[in-house]
Amino acid sequence: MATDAGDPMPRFPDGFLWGVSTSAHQIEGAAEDRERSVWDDFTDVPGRVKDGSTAAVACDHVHRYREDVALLAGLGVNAYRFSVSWPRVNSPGGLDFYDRLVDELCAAGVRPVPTLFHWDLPASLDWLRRDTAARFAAYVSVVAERLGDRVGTWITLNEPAEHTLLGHALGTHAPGRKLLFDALPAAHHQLLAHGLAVRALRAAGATDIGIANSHGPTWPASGAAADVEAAGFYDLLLNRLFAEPVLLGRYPDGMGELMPGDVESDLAVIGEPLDWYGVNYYAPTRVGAPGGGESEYGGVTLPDELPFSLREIEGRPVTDFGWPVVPEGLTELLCGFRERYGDRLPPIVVTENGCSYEGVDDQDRIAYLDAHLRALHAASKAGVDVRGYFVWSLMDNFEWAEGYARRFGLVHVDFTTQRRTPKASYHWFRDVLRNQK
Ligand code: GBH
Repeated sequence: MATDAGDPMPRFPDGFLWGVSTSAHQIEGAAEDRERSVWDDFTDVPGRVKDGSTAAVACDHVHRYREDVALLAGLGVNAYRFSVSWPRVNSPGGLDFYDRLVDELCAAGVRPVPTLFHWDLPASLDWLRRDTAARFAAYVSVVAERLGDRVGTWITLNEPAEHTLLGHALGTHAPGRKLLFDALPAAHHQLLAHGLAVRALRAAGATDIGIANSHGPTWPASGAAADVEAAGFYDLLLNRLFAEPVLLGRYPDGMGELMPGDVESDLAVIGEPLDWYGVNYYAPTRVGAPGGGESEYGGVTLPDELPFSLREIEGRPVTDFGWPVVPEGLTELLCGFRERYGDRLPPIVVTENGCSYEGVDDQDRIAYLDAHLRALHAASKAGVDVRGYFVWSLMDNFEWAEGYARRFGLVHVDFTTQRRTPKASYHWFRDVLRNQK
């Protein structure tokens, strides 16, 4: 039987990774000390970011990382997922910052879990070009050489699905392209970059490698064949297109033909076995046949020519972002993966889960996280090998096209004074972690 809020939190397996996540562009600031990224170009265009803000300063983390690591230590996490900024590494002395950060984390007893790409591509590069994948692998080797003596656990990419969809198909994120299905090469080149990075990391001695893919159950709007078919297509595009090349070394039927280059030989690279599989989970999606009213994704109205439309999930509370709160979607997703991929599914780490709410007394966030942890535990009890859970995010930060308007942090940030204030959820999560010991 599932446990309810108020019951003690069930115990997770020994050695479980308990962490929080951030990404470089969203927190670091110190933009003057690095090359420009596609996000700098994007935010310079008026109207692209809702509140007109940029990430030039963000949480000023580059200058305040000691204070931020102290917050991690106070929270009691045993792992911290951050990302390495490729544009910073490209600049003289750029790796020094990560060197200091990793030392600080190790001294605090927190395992560093770097993601090597979280959407901030150097502005001179382009995922539509195949050679970006090889350049990524070269950059990864440089980072692994420098940090590999202290970093054991690595993440190649964050959410290539979202980066393709929002950045290249719909244009609401950098680099702002609206190519619809012509964005697919950007997906293939990121997946190739992932596979080449796995090889580069292994060559540098790494033994604990994963990816952070975004996933969610797709629910048909009704039992009608047209809705079921549309939902199946959406599932193919957002879930299977990114899971299957990585887990099975092949594209779902019909998709490989849409990809550029020698796809078969690329798939041998993309399918390099992983030590674990990272899942970012926020909410399921309700999908129907095209023409079911206005459909929105990430705040944009979807073009009519798509073979599906997105509908509301009714009867659920929503976060400040308008995303429905559906904890059991996480159990359904992970159990579904286990069923679909069987022994080809490596151990699972939830690399992001969280919600945007205002305020420091954030009882809604506590309820969200509490319910999702119980849903994760239910998946584990049902036989999914779950090894870790990371809250998105340690602190409020630059929420991409939303600017600073959406707050996902366990720690509140005042963006005028840079003052950090732990929220009620920070204290709640700290107590959850204490009770797991
Ligand atoms: C992640 O992306 C990113 O990795 C991270 O950088 C970001 O800050 C964080 O999430 C919060 O946004 O409209 O109900 O169908 C998450 C990508 C895309 C997840 C849109 C949820 C739609 C929910 N998301 N999605 S809904």
